[in-house]
Amino acid sequence: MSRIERAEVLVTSPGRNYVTLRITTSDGVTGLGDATLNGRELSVASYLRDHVVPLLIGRDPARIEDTWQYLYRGAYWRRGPVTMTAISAVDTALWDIKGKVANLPVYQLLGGRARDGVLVYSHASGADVPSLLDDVARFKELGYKAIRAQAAVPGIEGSYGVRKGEVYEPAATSLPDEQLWSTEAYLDFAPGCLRAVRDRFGFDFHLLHDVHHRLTPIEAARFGKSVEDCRLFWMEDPTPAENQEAFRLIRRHTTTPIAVGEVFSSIWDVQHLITEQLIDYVRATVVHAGGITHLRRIFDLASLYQVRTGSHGAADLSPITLAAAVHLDITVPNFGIQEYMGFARETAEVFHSDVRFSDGMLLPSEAPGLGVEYDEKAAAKFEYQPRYLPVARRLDGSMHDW
Ligand code: GCO
Ligand code: MG
Repeated sequence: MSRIERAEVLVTSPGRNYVTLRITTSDGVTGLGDATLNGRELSVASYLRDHVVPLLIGRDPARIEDTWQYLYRGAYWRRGPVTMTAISAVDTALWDIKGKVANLPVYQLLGGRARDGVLVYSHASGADVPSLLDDVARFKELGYKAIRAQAAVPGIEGSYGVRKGEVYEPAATSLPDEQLWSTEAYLDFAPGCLRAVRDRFGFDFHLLHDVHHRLTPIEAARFGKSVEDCRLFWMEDPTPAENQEAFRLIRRHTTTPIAVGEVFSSIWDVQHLITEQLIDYVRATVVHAGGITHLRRIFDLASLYQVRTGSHGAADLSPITLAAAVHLDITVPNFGIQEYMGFARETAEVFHSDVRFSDGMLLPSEAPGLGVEYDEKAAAKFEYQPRYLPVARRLDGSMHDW
């Protein structure tokens, strides 16, 4: 019987930091899993190296569910982003191996296509409204059917979501950048900015917006209500989600659809949001919410309550996560949308993936497994760099949610 012979933790920084787990079986089959947790990369690398790899050696690679349960229950200390990212990496690598052994792309193992392609949204942004409008025009020309719009709030240095280089990268400094936040300035500015997008381009594409956990529930309710005429596909992370009950208040006041979940690590984080129908889209991902095995469980629960999926897909999730997400998305009956913002050129030198963009949709690889190759020689050129996400302070100097 095939056994897990080796598991290696690979850290590289092609444009940004990525942590990858590579599992090799006694038959010489390899599988890849993403283990990147932005700004806390080495904690997952250590969790894997020091506490998970020794447990994997000698196990049957085909027993994915059993390995998941072993790592989750066996840790005793349940959940949390570091543990769950490590479990995700193992799970994803084992699905990759299963596909290669079966000689089938992972989406075939998950039940095959439930749709022709995976609708994606990308990020338009601007330092002001006119440059945002130019950027939206560019994404429309590229064929995107769904576009997220963010613009710098006047007077707020380093507003969330505004791209400076080729790819949006918030974790750009070796210590956390201190950014400003003003709820009043944001609430005065953002609705008009979204309206300007609709006024110029109309309604023949989906428009999304990320609030990035910045508002209280009643502020979020006011915001959602004030943009109802823009018919957003969703407003994302309107308020922090530790208290799931908080979303009931937003819900009571607005029909703007709500998306949440990029920081979630398990089904328990989203349980009440789903079963109480407090959200419309769940944004949990393969890399941070327990791999394909656990994310599928979350999506199935969501399907009972007409909550659709909308997985996080920022560039700090590696091309392995994107490939795995597309395999899962194409099979899921309650799929909604997938985030896709592209990768830096150096990233593509290390991770060779044939996920394809066509007419506003992504198409999965047809290669056995996930269809991603890791180029070790290229990876060696890009040494790990300590990088932190920013923090946010209100105008009076007190800390806010970034
Ligand atoms: C998104 C996210 C990202 C996060 C980033 C943190 O919607 O894509 O909000 O921009 O801030 O992934 O690491
Ligand atoms: Mg977000």
